[in-house]
Amino acid sequence: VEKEGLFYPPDPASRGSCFIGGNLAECSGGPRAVKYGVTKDYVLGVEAVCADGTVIRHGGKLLKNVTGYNLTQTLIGSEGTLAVITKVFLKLIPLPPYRLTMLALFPSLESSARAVPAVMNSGVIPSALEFIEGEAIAITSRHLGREIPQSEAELLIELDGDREQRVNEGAEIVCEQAMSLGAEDVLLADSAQKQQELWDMRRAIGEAVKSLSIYKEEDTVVPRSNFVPLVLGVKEIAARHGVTTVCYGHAGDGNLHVNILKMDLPDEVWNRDLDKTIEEIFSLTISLGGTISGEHGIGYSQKKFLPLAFSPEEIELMKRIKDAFDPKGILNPGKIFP
Ligand code: LAC
Ligand code: ZN
Repeated sequence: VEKEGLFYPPDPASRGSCFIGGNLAECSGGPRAVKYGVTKDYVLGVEAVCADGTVIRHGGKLLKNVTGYNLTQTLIGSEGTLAVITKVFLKLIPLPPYRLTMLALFPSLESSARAVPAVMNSGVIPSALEFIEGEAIAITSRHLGREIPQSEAELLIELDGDREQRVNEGAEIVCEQAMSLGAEDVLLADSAQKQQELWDMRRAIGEAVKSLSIYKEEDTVVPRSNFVPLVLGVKEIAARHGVTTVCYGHAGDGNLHVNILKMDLPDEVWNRDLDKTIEEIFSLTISLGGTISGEHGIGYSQKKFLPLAFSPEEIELMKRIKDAFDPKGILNPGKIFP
């Protein structure tokens, strides 16, 4: 990180400090979570300042700790509503030296989605397994002014590890799985530059899709064995409501980002039907054993949907936790709870 010039602050006396508060508050996920887990899986302890100024410490350089309630994990992902995290103890792991990135092209949404559980059950754990529907690829290709291989749906698959041979063997297994499930082709990024290009494309999708239209982004997540019915169900709901959706996401985690685009729908239709469409998508997600946000959080924009995910008793219990930390409601007021 230091080498790439991302180190902050530059003052050597403060070495060891960097911006990570947002990741902690949101329990950020991202593409590597499929193998490495999300932010919370690396947080061993915190120091935090409560709303009344009290400084609390919990956990530390401890790999085991069941003393009392887990205040550390209560704060991680709490969207800044409980306390301000001022110090964190992180578990670090070595960066694997070998990495291989592939782009598998599929003739349909369904065949690509079916390949997701198949790859995950093949005995190889990819370090990324990203789903991108063809429309998202086409939009991103135009947005970047770069040619990207097109198909109806694609999986960006990455493997990493300590031994090159093992990584290559894993890639063969994944390739065979993808081809046996109908992939038209699996393209291998065989240089660091080509790998970078694939990831640059992946990172640009959100911005590219959102530059097209007024939009609302949803962050659905289901057990990955239910990724197929999630993808197909979202498309069915969107078609029934006559809205455009462009989907992509962390398929290996069962985490699908659904961008609902207004395009040229009249304002009154958009305003009338949007919430109903979202509610149907979320109800589907929940019926598949999932929930309404995998990594983006609730904030203001999703709070009206919270009752779809929790019973009134569960919401009440969460509010009592909020009150215990922040009785005056001064930390990120108005977030999460409807
Ligand atoms: C992504 C952000 C939207 O996956 O979570 O690109
Ligand atoms: Zn994401």
